[in-house]
Amino acid sequence: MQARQVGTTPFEGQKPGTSGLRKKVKVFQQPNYLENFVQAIFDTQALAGRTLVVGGDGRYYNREAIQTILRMAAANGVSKVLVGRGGILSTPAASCIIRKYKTGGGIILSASHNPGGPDEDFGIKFNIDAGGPAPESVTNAIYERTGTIDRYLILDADPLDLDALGECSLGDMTVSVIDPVADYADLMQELFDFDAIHHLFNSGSFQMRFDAMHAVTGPYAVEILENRLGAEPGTVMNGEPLEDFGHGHPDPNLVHAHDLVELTRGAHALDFGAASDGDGDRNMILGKDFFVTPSDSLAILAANAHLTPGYKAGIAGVARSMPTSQAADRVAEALGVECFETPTGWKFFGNLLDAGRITLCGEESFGTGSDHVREKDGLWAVLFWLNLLAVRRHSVAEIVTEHWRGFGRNYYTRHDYEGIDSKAAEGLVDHLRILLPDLPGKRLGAFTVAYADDFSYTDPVDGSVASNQGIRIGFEGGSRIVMRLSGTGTQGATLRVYIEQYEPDADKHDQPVQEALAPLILVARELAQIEARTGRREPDVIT
Ligand code: VG1
Ligand code: CO
Repeated sequence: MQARQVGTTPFEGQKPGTSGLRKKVKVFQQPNYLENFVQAIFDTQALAGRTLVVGGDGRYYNREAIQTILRMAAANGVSKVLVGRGGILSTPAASCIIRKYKTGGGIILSASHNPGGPDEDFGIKFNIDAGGPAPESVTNAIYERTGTIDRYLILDADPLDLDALGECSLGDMTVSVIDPVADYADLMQELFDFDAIHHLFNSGSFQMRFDAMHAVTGPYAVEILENRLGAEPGTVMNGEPLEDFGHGHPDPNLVHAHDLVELTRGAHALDFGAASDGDGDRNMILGKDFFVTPSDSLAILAANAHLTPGYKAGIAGVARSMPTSQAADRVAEALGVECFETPTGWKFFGNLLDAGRITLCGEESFGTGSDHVREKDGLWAVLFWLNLLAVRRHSVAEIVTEHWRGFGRNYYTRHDYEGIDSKAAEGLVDHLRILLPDLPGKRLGAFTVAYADDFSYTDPVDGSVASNQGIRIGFEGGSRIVMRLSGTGTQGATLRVYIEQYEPDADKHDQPVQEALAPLILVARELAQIEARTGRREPDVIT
């Protein structure tokens, strides 16, 4: 077996977005496309002589990509690779393994909640040795290298068998095929009260389903919920990971996890429903006829963290991404801990977690997590909720409405306009940027603008600055409109409009969300000229 140097030329646009490089499978299948990006990782990160973790969400092209990465890792002097059996590792499990075995980092193959298949999406990202997504300084360096790359290194070798546990060698490198679930399941068992949850499952008065959406969490959920916690077989639905997610859209929201949502409604409704996404880092939490907004979920977990074994000492602080509702801020204030507002994307939480400034963090996009790993973590959030349900013995709806009574309710919604023309989307944002300086003090409908800016973040730990992170329009009384363009799509542009309104009065906490927010939604549409600029009257997805 010999390492070969292969000449290549740069591809345009290998710039990682909110979470790694995401493109159509067909783009990744072009000769040298994947190789260039992977070599750019090896050329900029000191991985020679170190251990690397490799795995993905099992989507189409996962196995081929892993074989290529293994041969390139060997040629680039990596000493050992830990790869999940079958090429499977959920994103949070990869983070757990990177940390637990003190490795040099990991390469995760995933396009998360985007559909999979020959005509759908693929993605790749690099996680640093702390376990989290590479910060912008690193992704920028990788991107820069893809612009000048002229060769890559690869070993000539036959494909390895990734379906059997054990070690083998590839040139001078050791490949260790590991159980993708065990380390992660052990960590969950340390954090949560498995006895209490076991008891809840066997109380005879609790029914739940977890929808793995034919994505990566199936094996994790079966092991943890059914095997270790004694939930009845069949609790995990769609538990078999499929390369195309069963033609589904592995996005755990009210639209795409519709079957699960139906099971939580009506006369025989489940007590609890939960789902995760393609790579296992997102979560959706449902009660009987009840949907928990991810922003509320973060606030509620923060307020109740002391009830779980892993967080019984309390939390150091909390962080939320900028578009996430301010519900968590109120809890942080009540607890007397720090609260941070970061740009969208998990990479911005890493420094705060490493520095011990925060324990919990979350995003409105169904992402919640803590310092146990450096990624958001879907099953972790589900277990956290189960632990609370087991200890508090209230329903999901009771826990949430009680929280609102104590802290007030942040009515919240996100409207997505998907696949719009990229030029039109940029024009819309440019137009808003021009309006911003004149907005403060102005009345828009019944709302008076308190501040308006394009969000810029200075990392409190390393001082790095991220600018142009989204348009923020704040109103007197705490309501907000936020608008930004997605950084994870692979076709056209997606405009995300986030609307938030605070309601302290408990008598006004049971309005339908879209109704409560209708006046502010109208303000946002008119201000941004959404219909005129995009041709869309209504959003594609409302969450
Ligand atoms: C979206 C979400 C963001 C999340 C990102 C990655 O990004 O809004 O909150 O961190 O996806 O999540 P964007 O740029 O499309 O808004 V995942 O589960 O796709 O890795
Ligand atoms: Co994801």
